[in-house]
This record gives sequence, C-alpha cells and structure tokens, in this order.
Amino acid sequence: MTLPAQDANSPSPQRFPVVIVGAGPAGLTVGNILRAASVDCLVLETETREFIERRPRAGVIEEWAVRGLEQRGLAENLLERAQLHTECEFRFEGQRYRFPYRELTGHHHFVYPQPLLVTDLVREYADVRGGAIRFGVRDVQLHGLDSDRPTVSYLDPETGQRALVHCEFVAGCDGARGVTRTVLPQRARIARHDYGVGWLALLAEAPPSSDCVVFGVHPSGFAGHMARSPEVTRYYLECPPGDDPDNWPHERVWAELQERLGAADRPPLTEGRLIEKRVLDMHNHVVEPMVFGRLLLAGDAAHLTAPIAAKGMNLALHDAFLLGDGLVEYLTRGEPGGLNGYSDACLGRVWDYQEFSQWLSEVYHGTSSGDAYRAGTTLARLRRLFESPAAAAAFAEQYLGTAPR
Ligand code: RFL
Repeated sequence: MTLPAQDANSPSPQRFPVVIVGAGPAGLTVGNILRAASVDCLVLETETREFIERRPRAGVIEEWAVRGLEQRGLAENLLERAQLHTECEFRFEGQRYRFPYRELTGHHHFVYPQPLLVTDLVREYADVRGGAIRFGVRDVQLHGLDSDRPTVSYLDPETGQRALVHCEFVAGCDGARGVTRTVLPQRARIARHDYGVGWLALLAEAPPSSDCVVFGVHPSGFAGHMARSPEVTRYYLECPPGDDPDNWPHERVWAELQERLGAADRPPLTEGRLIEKRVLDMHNHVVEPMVFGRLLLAGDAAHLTAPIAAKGMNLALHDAFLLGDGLVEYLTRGEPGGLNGYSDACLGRVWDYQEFSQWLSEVYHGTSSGDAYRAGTTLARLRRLFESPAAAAAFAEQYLGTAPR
C-alpha cells in the first residue's frame, strides 16, 4: 500500500512512500524515476543547492549510463553539451602510445562534469517533476528499518525543530561519509581495499594540452590529464597517502606534471592557475548486501570506488536505475521482483569494476613502487596493450564498461 504524500513544510509528521537521503547523482536519479511514475518521495540533503551544483568531481560517463539517463528523460543537456572521447594515451619511458578505443570497439566515453549533471537532475526533479527536497538538513536519523513502516527524522534548518517523516522505504544515497553507513546492522559485510597511495587532485585554469585523456606512468609516480572544458583541465599526481596539499606549491605541481607527462615529441603542458588542490587517499570498499530491511543503499553509500578507473558515478547511476525501477514496480504494481534482486544485480557490476580498478592501479603505480619486479611487470602489461589485439580488446571492454552481462 502506498502512503499519501504530504507537504514537506508541514510541522506535523510527514508521509512519503520513499525518503531519499542524499542529493548526489544516485539520489536525484532515483527521485526523478519515482516522480516520472507519480510516486511521491522526499529528498533530504545536508548541503545547499548552490553547493551541490558546484561541487567538482567526476567527468567520465559511460555510454550505457548516458543511454539509461536518456531513456528516463534525463540526458537532454548532457547529449547537447558533453564531449565525446574516443581515444586515450599512455605515456611511459618518454614515449606516447595512443589507444584508439572507438576504432577498436565502436564505443566511446562521454565527458560531462558532475556538477552540470547534478544541476540538470535537481532542476528536473524539483522544478519540472515537482519532487520534494529539503536542503541544509542536519542530524538525519533513521528508525525502524526492520519494520515495514520506517521513519526518518532531521533537524529543519529554518525552524531548528526536529521533523519526522513516515515512509515505506529509505534510499541511502548519502555517499561514502553519510549517515546510512553508520546504521548498518552487524550482518553487513564491508570489504575494504587500501591501495596505499594518494592522488593530488587538481583543477587547473588551463586549456587541455592534449585532445584526449593522458595517463603518465613514471618512476616518480602516476600523473593524469583529463579535459573538463576548453578552459579547465583536471590533473592528478600520485603522492604519499595523507600528504598535505600545501607541500605542493604551484611550481612543484607543474614541474612534476611536465616531467611525468612529458613525451619526446610533444610540447610542454599549458600551465595555469590551480583552482582545486586536494589529496585523495586511494581506497575502496563494498557493503554487502546493499539492502537491510527497508533501507536500500545506492552509489558511494554502498561502494566507494577510488577515482583510479573513473567508475564511481557510473556505478551510482547503475544502482539508481535499478533501485528507481524496482521501487516503481513495487509501489505502483505490487511487484517485488526488482527490489528482491536489487542487491545482486548491482553487485555484479560493482565487483567487476573493483577488479578493473585494482588492475589499473597496478599499471599506474607499479613503476613508482620502488619495487623493481613490480616495475618490470607493469611495463610488460603496458606493452602488451599495444602489441596484443586480445589484450587491447579486453582492456577496452573494462575501460568502457561494455562487458556483456
Ligand atoms: P555523492 O555524490 O557523494 O552524493 C551524496 C550526497 O549525500 C549528501 N549527504 C547527506 N545528505 C543527507 N544526510 C546526510 N547525513 C548526508 N551525508 C551526505 C552529500 O552532501 C551529497 O550531496 O554520492 P553518489 O550520489 O553515490 O555519487 C557518487 C559519485 O559522486 C562518485 O562516485 C564520483 O564522483 C566518483 N568519481 C568519478 N566517477 C566516475 O564515474 N567518473 C569519474 O570521472 C570520476 N571522477 C570521482 C572522480 C570522484 C572524485 N573525488 C572527489 C573522490 C574524480 C574525483 C576527484
């Protein structure tokens, strides 16, 4: 039975069939799918709308994810504005090697900054589909998740009062540091992997220095170059985990990028002001299963994937499609199949991407590990990509997320 929705501003307890905790790509996509089927839901978000519309993060979106957004009426701006990426380049031992994945497979990547996607999703959810959303909430608490009538409460930023919401399902889409992670029962299995490296994540006010993504595999450490727009480029530099960004002044950053991404036949990188500089420790985790009573996890709340393989937002969207569709089937037609199979259907792709991330991490970090044996096998792996069509095809399938499943 579906509970009738109420006004989110009402002081008395509110009722929504679904409460979605977190307005990232996962939560907003679930919300949009529910609203398209006229299922009421309430999204609770700790940050402001302006903040989530500007928070810089992902850029690379896989083709199947874009098609999934398109089928749900959520990709109009993306399809108009995203860049298509068809090749990437590896640089090692002073040489550069192009990997033309569209030529090999017929598939490409889309590049569309995450803040633009979030802006599109929040506008469609709140302004077009009339979805309820509360920004700036504090101290979200979840209760009765093992019952079929859970409740969610939060501190309302305007009144300072605790607001109570009755619901049937809670979608935990609040990222890797949200509240839903903290209420998991003991039966939750959390698998963790620490790569033991950090990445200095940089955004530079500088035009891209290559027409494709570039991966520099260098004895001093990995470096990455990714166009974000004609004016802004994302760069990464491998660094010790927990390093202080202040250890990386402008001159040091650019000297390391020039060295690690250098190639004999290429001019130096175009330098510019650094507008973001933060150290990310590379670690992953997976929560299994992704469903506990009436709490259903999606996206980074269930599985954190370090940006090594640019997969996190893609997985968040995959979960959100399955969760949104499953909730609609159940709440509008009483069919539980999608929800019952939700966790297993997500985890197949999650583990596949985790494995690729681990494989790629060795390629990126092996030569700088200080271990001559790992450095040798890393270079053998890299050369194989450009010498063996079978190795190239296998890499392309993982890189593009096109493996049959
Ligand atoms: P998000 O985006 O973290 O959204 C969660 C939302 O929940 C809110 N929140 C709460 N709300 C209510 N109550 C609470 N207690 C709450 N606690 C938190 C947060 O404010 C936030 O708005 O999770 P979601 O939706 O699962 O999406 C995941 C993606 O954001 C993430 O996987 C990607 O950004 C990862 N990632 C990349 N993924 C890709 O697929 N391709 C890429 O190219 C790519 N590049 C990246 C990345 C992540 C990066 N960083 C910063 C880790 C590059 C970087 C640098």
